[in-house]
Amino acid sequence: MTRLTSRDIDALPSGLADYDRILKAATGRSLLGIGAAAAGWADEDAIGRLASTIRMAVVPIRSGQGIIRGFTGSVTAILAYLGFDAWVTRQTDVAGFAEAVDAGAHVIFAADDHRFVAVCLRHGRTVDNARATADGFVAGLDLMAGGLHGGRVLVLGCGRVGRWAVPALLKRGARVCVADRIPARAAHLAARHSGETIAVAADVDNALDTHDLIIEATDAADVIRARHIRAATRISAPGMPCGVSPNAMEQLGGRLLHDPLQIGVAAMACSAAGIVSGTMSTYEGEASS
Ligand code: PYL
Repeated sequence: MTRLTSRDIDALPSGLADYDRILKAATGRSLLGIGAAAAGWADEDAIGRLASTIRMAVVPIRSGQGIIRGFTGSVTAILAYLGFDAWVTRQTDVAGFAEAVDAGAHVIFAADDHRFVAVCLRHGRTVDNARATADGFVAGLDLMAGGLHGGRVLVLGCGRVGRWAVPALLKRGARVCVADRIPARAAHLAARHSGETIAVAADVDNALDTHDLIIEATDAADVIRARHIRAATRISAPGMPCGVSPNAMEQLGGRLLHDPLQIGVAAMACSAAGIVSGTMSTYEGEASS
């Protein structure tokens, strides 16, 4: 997992409205709509009505490599933009958790160097950022492509997000091919879904030449270049840094989804809201583990 830098997220809070317009143009849905689709909500409006009643505390964590300046502020800005009652705790770490519980939080968001989770306090369940990010970018690709059923989708990068993208794609009826710069990782991921037919790309370049729908989930830049882009190409790219080269981005125009936190946090929030509100009538998703 690539560790974000302040540079990745400095402009995030002030750019949320503009980014929402980009998402609507690319997918027909808002950031909340994509988060709702990722989390299995049948109806975005239902979650919109609930959001202001759900209290979400974001706790800065100093362990390991420590605080990323702007990280908890960006997470909180995304949650507040979606309509949730969100705030950053004054204290960090355990004291921050205690402060959040004492303030009546329903959900706590916190990240160390290994995990970024949303803890649903009264339900004893967590929502994991890697899985929610995969669900969010797969939902976005589904919307860009006008449906994935029967579609051939390439998952590039078999790390945590790529691994979660496979079940999310299969659930939508996609035909999945996996590729990784370490071939054994792709083969291992395919073997984990032995009941399904998952193709393993022998050659990344060839896989890019033969797939129009791509989940780019690598930690490398410039993996996808202009020569790989065709009129039918659509790319949903959770990988950090973005694996699509500037020239390829120019060719793609609005047929690319990429961000450092927004879609993943929106999917986490909508999944946590489904658990907290328990309104299964509008929330058919599964709680992420
Ligand atoms: C959750 C992000 C998405 C991509 N990489 C992940 C990352 O950078 N993880 C580290 C997050 C550390 C946050 C720090 C703080 O400010 O609370 N502990």
